[in-house]
Amino acid sequence: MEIEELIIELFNIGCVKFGEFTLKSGLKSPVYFDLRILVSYPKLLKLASVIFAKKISDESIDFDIVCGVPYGAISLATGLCLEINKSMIFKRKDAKSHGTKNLIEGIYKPNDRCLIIDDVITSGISILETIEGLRDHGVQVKDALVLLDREQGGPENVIANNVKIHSVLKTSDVLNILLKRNKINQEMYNKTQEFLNVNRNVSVPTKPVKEKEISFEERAEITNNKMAKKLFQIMSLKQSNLCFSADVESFDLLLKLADEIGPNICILKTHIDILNDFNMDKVQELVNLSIKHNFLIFEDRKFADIGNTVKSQYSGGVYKISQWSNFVNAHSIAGSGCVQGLKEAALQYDEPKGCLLIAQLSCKNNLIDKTYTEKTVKLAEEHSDFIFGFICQNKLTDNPGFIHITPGIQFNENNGMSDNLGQQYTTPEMAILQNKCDVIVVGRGILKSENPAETALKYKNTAYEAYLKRLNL
Ligand code: S5P
Repeated sequence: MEIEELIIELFNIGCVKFGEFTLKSGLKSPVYFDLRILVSYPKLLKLASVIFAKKISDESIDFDIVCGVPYGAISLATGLCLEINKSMIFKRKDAKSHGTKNLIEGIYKPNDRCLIIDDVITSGISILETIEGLRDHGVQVKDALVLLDREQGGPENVIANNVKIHSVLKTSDVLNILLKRNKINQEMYNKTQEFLNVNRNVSVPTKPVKEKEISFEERAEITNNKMAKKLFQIMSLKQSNLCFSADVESFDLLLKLADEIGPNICILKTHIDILNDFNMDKVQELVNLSIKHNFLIFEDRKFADIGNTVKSQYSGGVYKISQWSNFVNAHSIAGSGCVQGLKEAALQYDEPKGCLLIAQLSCKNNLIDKTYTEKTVKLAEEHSDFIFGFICQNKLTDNPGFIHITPGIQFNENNGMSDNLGQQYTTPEMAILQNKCDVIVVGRGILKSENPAETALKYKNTAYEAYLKRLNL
């Protein structure tokens, strides 16, 4: 009944017009919907908001914020937000040339799930432009809610970009009610229906908007995690997404390699417990090199115990890992207590510390399955102030703040090969382009080469070029 009332009222105030109109797509149409007039009819706006709110609840649409598509849907989105007590943003048609130069107005967080509101969908082009703008800023879009679907292919064009259109009205609903209530005659009804039948598929006149890749630089801007921010900044500044796995037994050799390879890496990964000659003075030399060459130290400790134990393992013992490493990693098997324990130990430092969760392993026949990986991502999301990424084999989440770091990398000659203890290798290009990871971890591919520094540079260039290719640059 509310829907029927809405249609009649829209007709009465002149939102539904019959005649000959040229649409944005160039198509000539016998019917035109001008819902911008709604802004002058508060009672009707209220009715539309109530109907929108009901639709959201009936179809269980889940979101954090609302975005209105200017101009027609700004009043509708505002009305809805007042009704459901959610906050709203909108995307300007052009960025301002003065002041803040914001393209998106309003408050949002990266990775917020946004519901787009529009008045009318025809081809879907306006919604697609909005999706592109929001995704560029790290906002997630999965649903859009429109008052009227003209039934001309819009939802199909938009779903191709992974966004579902929910509509309150369709043109045929409007025609049926207007005919039933004698607002239009049979001839008008037939003419419009015929137009609809032959124009069900208005193509989108621009390139489709895939979920756009965001650069390391942009990701540094939008993440709230200080460790991730620092790493993205280094990666962008040094144009390196190479982590060198310095798996050697002599500390002097490690320091020599760190000095030679340091300029080309964003991370140096240690297994501190395989060194034969560990001592804290040498650790300080490594820290000095990390400052000199601007890389981060990642101790690959793979914590996996109860919170209280990992807290001591991280900060105490011989190695005092928390003192000198920028970040560590942990298995997710022990759950949130383990993460919490590490986080508590990290809190005593002023500078940022962080942790990666091991969501997948590179070795053959490991016991991690899909559910374990998914649960690991969830655990990371719950602790995203400390967990800033994953050790994994492929991209696991669209959250641009999380960094995906992939070990098991060597150049082509070993691609698909394994060492005799189960390690499996893929190439830098596969890891970055196909599996969409951010950082490659290379150990023996560099260590066993004739000239480690030269080889590291090759890995660096290959991995960064693959990343630029992913960005379409
Ligand atoms: O799944 C994994 C996780 C890690 S952290 N597979 C791995 O190989 N690693 C580590 O990456 C491993 O402990 C080693 O230090 C490095 C890979 O070394 P490489 O010589 O095989 O490149």
